[in-house]
Amino acid sequence: MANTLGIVKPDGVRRKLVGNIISKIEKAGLVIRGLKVLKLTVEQAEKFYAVHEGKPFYRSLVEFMSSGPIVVMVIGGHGSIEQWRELMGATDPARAKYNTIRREYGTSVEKNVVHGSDSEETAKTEVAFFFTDDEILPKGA
Ligand code: DAT
Ligand code: MG
Repeated sequence: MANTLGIVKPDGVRRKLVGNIISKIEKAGLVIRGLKVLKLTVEQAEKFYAVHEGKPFYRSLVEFMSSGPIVVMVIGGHGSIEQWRELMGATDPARAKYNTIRREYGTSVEKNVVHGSDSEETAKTEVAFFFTDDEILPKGA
């Protein structure tokens, strides 16, 4: 019953997709345990995506992620990490399955609308990047 981190990226917020995305999460039986709207500084975006430092798309990714407000969410519920990745779809919207968020709304590999942690390990560090424990609803709440 681990929590995972979800982000609606600047393109998703700009296009008013937040409600729709949260609705898909809840309809899938997952639970929003934490929620914030914020804008990353360049330095924060660099740190969040540090694992991709040096890759050709890193600079552009950092600029994009700090270009406007984002919505960060703690998503809980059974199999939340895998389920949220499944709802998002593959990184490249053109290759994502039908009925996934990225397939439906993504406009490029970079502007793919949502982020989701990819393992229990990264979920833990990514949730802690944005939320303290007392900002997250306890399991069962
Ligand atoms: P994911 O977000 O599916 O976990 P990732 O961790 O490999 O994918 O990459 C993080 C983000 O970086 C991804 O959501 C969009 C961007 N990105 C990845 N590969 C890219 C590429 N080849 N060109 C442009 N942006 C890319
Ligand atoms: Mg990733």
